[in-house]
Amino acid sequence: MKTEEASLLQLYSYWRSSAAYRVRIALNLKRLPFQTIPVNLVKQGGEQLGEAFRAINPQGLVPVLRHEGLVLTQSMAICEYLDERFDQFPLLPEDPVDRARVRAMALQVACDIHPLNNLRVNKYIKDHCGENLDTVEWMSHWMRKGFTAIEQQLGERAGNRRVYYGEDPGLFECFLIPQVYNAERYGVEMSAFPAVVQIVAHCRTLVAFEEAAPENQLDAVPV
Ligand SMILES: N[C@@H](CCC(=O)N[C@@H](CS)C(=O)NCC(=O)O)C(=O)O
Repeated sequence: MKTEEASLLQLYSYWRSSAAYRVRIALNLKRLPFQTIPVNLVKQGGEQLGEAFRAINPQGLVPVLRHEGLVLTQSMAICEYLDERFDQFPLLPEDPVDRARVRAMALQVACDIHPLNNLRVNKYIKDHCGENLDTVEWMSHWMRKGFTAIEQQLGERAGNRRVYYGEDPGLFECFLIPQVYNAERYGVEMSAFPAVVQIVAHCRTLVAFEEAAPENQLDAVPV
């Protein structure tokens, strides 16, 4: 493999995948150029479930990062890998306590909100709970619950910061902004979460977030 090929960062992504969106933001914040390999999660039942993609990620989920012959899965693990492997523009603070706090905020999105909104979970409940379950209300319920707790924690910070920690967006914002994109997509009323809205408004003025946005991806479909 040529050197430039070996060091190339390749991201298996779907434009509307909020987990892939997190990694796109992290790559942009760290000013790391990357190549996008689109995986269509909806076409013909989903490319992620086909043999070819499952050979790359047996979980059948995006994102996947390829780098130097490695195949990495799970958005949190990928973001932390990028942060540890490339020094520039750190996503996490240096202090272990601060690092734990930022991770805890990001994990609230990754573990306690997003999995309950995911395509395969919603497909399962649609297939098994039939007409009785309103899947949009199901997703919205978990988003509202998660944002309520996040809002409270943001309110407990000292000062009126533009981001959760420090001056610049980091790991938490990589996770928060895609989740808010999902919330808006499903009509969750965000005005109940002013501190979240303030951080999102600031991040959306930044090129790293703009370029990572779903509508700006090469596989985006006009809606
Ligand atoms: N915990 C995983 C979640 C990945 C995930 O759920 N990806 C979704 C898109 S946001 C997916 O590929 N869904 C395909 C499916 O549900 O079939 C991560 O953070 O990377």
